[in-house]
Amino acid sequence: MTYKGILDRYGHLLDLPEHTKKITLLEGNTPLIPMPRLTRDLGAEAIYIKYEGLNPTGSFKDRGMTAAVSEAIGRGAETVICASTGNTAASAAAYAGRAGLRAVVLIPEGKVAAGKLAGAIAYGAQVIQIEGSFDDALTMVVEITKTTPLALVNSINPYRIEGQKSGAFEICDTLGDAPDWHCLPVGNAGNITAYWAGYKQYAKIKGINLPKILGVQAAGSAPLVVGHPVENPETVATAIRIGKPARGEQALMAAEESGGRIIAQSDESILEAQRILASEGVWVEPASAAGLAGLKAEIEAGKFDPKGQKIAIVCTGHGMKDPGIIADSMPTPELIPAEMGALRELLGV
Ligand code: AN7
Repeated sequence: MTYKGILDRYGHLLDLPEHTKKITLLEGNTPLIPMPRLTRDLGAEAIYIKYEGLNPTGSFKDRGMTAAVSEAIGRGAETVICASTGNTAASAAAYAGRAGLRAVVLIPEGKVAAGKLAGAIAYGAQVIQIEGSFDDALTMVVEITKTTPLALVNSINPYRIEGQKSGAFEICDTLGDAPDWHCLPVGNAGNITAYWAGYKQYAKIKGINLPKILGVQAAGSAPLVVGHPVENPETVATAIRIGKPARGEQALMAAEESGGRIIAQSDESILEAQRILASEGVWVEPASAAGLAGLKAEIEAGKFDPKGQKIAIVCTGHGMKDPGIIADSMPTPELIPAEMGALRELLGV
């Protein structure tokens, strides 16, 4: 059967209004990649990467955006607006373009990775930089959508969460059950909320088990770990540079209800996890490596016994979103004359 996107495949399980008019770029259906070397090195039963970088705009945001834009156009909206650390902006721009709607995106000045900004511009959004953080931008778009017909497509929008539940459905459909643990990065906390809702829904209708959730924030932007909003969040993982998560309470509840937890990881730990994943063939953007960074740290600290555990790690965005980080943190390629002698000498052959 031809794949037609997540509203076609899982729409009957999503709480979307009657007026929803399907806009899709065939998002979802991403691979759950087994990681044999990582599994062996960490001593687990099986570790899988849910590789969300393979969505149409290169991140998991497309799952929620197909739902949010489909609802917005169905009710007659003409413009969608969002605040974004980058991936939501690119996704909103693409789906709005697809639907023939105008997209406006507010981003924190200078803090959005090149691949995301380029995407948002390429898809035709009106991109506005603000002299402030993501949190400031979110406050502004929430405010403006209260009094204007602009449609808000941040994950405060409940249809974003409905669409993103499909990630949990896919993992369960692939494994035939939920994993024992589910690890993922946490920024504005929409995705952790959506996964937990999706798992709970599947547990009810399919009788599967529930996973424990390990949410991971960046140490410089970890409001859910320190227990209060962070005024000036900082991290190399710019996607999750968020100091006041809109769904923070729900994230904490998801972790607690599941028997899991939310922890923080340093930028060094996140970049190391990015290198480990890439070395086994899965290149993700820094924020996307936070799930593995957290899992690895918990195992090494003796707080997590991986023995016999099936673990799914969501890698939320593609490595190509943030090429700058590789240029900054890895050696530049060697330069030699275009001569065979120089090549032989360098390779030692
Ligand atoms: C790669 O694009 O908030 O906890 O504005 O891009 O659901 O916010 C991005 C978030 C993880 C965190 N990984 O997800 C935005 C934005 C990547 C991301 C997250 C984001 P949430």
